[in-house]
Amino acid sequence: MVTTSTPPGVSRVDLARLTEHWAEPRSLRGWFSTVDHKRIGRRYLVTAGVFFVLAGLSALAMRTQLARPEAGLLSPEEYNQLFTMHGTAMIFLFATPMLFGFGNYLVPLMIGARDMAFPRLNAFGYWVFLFAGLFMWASLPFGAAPNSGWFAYAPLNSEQHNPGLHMDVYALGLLFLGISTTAASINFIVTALKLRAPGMSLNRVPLFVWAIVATAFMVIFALPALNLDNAMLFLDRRFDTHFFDPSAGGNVLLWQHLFWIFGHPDVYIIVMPGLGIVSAVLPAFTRRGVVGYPLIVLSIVAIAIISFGVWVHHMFATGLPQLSYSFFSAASTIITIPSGLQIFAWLATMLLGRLIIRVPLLFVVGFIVTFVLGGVTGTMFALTAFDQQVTDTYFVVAHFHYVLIGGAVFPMLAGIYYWLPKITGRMYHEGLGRWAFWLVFAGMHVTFFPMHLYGLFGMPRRVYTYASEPGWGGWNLVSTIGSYVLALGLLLVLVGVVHAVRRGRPAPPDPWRADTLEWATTSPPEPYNFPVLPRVHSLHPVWDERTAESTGEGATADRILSEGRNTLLTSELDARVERPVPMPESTLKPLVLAAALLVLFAALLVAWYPVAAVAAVVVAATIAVWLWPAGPSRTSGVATP
Ligand code: HEM
Ligand SMILES: [Cu+2]
Repeated sequence: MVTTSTPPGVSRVDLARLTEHWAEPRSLRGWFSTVDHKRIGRRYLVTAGVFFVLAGLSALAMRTQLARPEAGLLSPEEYNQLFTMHGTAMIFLFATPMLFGFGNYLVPLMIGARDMAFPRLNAFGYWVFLFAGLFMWASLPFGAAPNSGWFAYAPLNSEQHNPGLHMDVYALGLLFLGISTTAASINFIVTALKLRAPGMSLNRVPLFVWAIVATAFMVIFALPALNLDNAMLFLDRRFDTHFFDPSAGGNVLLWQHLFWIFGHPDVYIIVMPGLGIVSAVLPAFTRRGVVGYPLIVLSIVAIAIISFGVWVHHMFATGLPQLSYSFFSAASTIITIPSGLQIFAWLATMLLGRLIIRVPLLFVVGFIVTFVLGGVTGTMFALTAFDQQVTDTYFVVAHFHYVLIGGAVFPMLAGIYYWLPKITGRMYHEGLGRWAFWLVFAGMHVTFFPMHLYGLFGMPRRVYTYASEPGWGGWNLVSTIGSYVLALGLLLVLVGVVHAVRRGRPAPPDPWRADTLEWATTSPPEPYNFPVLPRVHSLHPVWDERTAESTGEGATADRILSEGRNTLLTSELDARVERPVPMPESTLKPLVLAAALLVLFAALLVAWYPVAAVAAVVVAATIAVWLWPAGPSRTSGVATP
């Protein structure tokens, strides 16, 4: 435990009360019933990390198979399942949940609140994520994993062309997981709008929080299209509907349209929090605020909107009307403007600031280099003629790994090193971190740069092997060697984290002299986050002496809130104090509800419909118990969920 010296203005009695109200049972039951956003955030990070390792091992297996022409390590069926699980897991079970894990841990701390708006819903979201992830991965050892690629085009996904459970796992798994992503998104939006510290008006909201909120809005608008697609797929496969079956009046392109109406914004759903991490890390290592705050906020909003207008660029090879190509080609080019604007703002920040070269900054530089290269090939695809040429070759695989690894993995690694002291209370080892950076950076480019080349030479994606005549073997071998270097680098990241937790120096509250509120409290923070809810006077509260003083001195009863488990509700635009609200105690209900849902989805999968019906009743009953008015106690959040 960290021993807090009483901050000025807070009496020992206040602190003792806060500790008592926010304490969580230190038992097994306590572990399963916690609603603390910091513990839930940590669990998201660890679980998504484990799914990343599984997806990464799948990639290593593929790269080993592809190292030489006509290799026999994997059968075509195994390869199909591996690349599908790799892509699906990287996108749905790693990138989004990992970045939401950072959001869960950090958003309440950054806005000076004591938890998320709906802590129990938050716990529920985590359990659903865990169960949906296990649901999907569990199919792999049975040889029943999804096998038609992460975008699972019709009619490859149909019962007729793809018998067995493979695509049922896909449809049900993603529907199940969608519950978690939706719950988390609603929670982020309400939290950021209603729980900001007094004085944190909209123009003082940290860029990372803006990025998370924009992401949450994109999820709310994009995910229904994917859910609809998967619901129709399941009906087609099990109950003889014909949504995607042209022979009975259905339409195969319907799948693609709905998929990409979700899928393109999803690229930004993945990258946006990464951009937010970069904006959070830079001020600490340049000793100045990010240049052009209002422009960056506008560009975040612009990206969130424009990303919904470009989905057809994934369908340039489908024979849609020419005019639609022109429109979507133009829209796809325009979206580079707000993205580029942020890059220039960061470069200007680095030029104008004083650079302090530490591991998080190295990963930010790695991000800029990699992401910009991915952006360049992206604008090449926006030209339909070029797209027709390279579509479904390894050039595409090279492009999106530059975007996704550049835009999500590098920022995430920057974030891990940056916030590790806050989360664990320990400093990481700088030398180990630098080795990890150089191995990851070199490994990434050695793996994926050659893919541009053999893609242009015509090697198709999603093939389990290739003949030796076209001469693709040499560059493929280079890619495979690169992927092992990359894996070694990622292993060193893990070693660094373990080393820090075991051996690291204890971290002070603000080791980087950073600017946002999470650094204004102890490392790691107490369960109640802040003894006194801060009062904010600028965009960089921790650099601002007036804020710094007001976290302690001038503490008023309405900002200590030591009578019960409370946080402060403020107005949406200018964060004026409205009233304290009670926050819920820990509870097992979220876990029970998520487990009942798991039984429901598993029963649907194996077609035990009576069991599914019973599970559905249990789900409904659990929800009813959860929502039953508990009388005027302190067990409600901001609202009831
Ligand atoms: C860690 C190192 C990684 C390696 C070595 C790697 C390797 C590969 C390879 C070889 C393929 C092509 C499979 C094929 O078309 O035959 C692939 C596909 C893919 N990868 Fe990765 N990858 C890595 C990381 C990532 C990350 C971090 C993401 C996303 C966040 C990602 C997302 C995807 C997706 C979406 C596909 C397409 C799957 C499909 O065609 O359905 N990968 N990867
Ligand atoms: Cu796109």
